Amino acid sequence: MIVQWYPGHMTKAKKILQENMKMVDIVVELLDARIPISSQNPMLGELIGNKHKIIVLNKEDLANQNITKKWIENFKDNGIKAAAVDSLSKKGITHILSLIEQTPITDSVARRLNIKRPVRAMVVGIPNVGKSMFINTLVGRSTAKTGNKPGVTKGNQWIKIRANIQLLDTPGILWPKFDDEETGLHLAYVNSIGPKAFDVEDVVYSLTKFLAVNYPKALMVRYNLEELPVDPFKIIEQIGKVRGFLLRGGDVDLRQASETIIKDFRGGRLGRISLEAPEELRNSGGDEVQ
Ligand SMILES: Nc1nc2c(ncn2[C@@H]2O[C@H](COP(=O)(O)OP(=O)(O)O)[C@@H](O)[C@H]2O)c(=O)[nH]1
Ligand SMILES: [Mg+2]
Repeated sequence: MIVQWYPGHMTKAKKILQENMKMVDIVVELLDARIPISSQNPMLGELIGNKHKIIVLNKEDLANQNITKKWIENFKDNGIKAAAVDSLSKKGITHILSLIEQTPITDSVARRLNIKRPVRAMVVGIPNVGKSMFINTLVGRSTAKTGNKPGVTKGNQWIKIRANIQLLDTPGILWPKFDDEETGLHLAYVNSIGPKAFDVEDVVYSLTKFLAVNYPKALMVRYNLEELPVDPFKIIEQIGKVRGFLLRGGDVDLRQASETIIKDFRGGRLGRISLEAPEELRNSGGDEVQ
């Protein structure tokens, strides 16, 4: 495996998540729009019980728009409410609020007695998917505990978002889950597993290979390449050369070139790139789907 990662404190995180989840009617599962499959944690299904769920594809500004649209349709076809959002520009936030607003409350006592209370919601997701940013955007100010340590919410934990929506101020942290190479790589590309878990040159080799097949124009435009070598290794070398990343002996500094490529990808400087598409789009090149 290129990416090696072992979840620490998994049991504790799970317990805390379970505790916090008891208090809400709806769970907002935040996924990365570029990797809607790999950014899921299947354990959520077990934990969620009778709570409602909505899937939010965050960082939609970094993903291929048509592919994101297909994903939303795909989730809806499977009976799952889903929407896309860009937490930085707030695009899509109002729609998500109205979806949350429509949620019936799950508390059986309140339902039986016909007690009207606001819908209670919480946000969950793997590291770096944008939980803190999303919560801040929903709330309209900086509030979410930005740390990545799971915590039980205590004290004044509810934030009023609308007259009839309350949000738990701490997001639920899910750990990234992967047992196959591709999922591990995708999580590494989007920075959801720490740099210690992989070697950047190995990971960028795979990323470049994917980009050369699916988004060749993006690579050529960004790095002023007139043509793309077939071998991903040669592409990386070429990019290093163009950028003047040379080692003392004159060889290309492949590490620096690799770091540049992954940073550019993460920062959206290669354009809108989706790494995972629903079945029906799997074989079409991303440049064409734009
Ligand atoms: N481009 C883009 N970046 C985002 C978006 N949401 C969050 N981010 C960035 O993603 C990184 C991780 O966000 P954060 O909220 O700390 O993630 P958390 O670990 O899930 O709480 C930060 O650098 C954010 O600025 C988004 O919708 N679009
Ligand atoms: Mg956070």
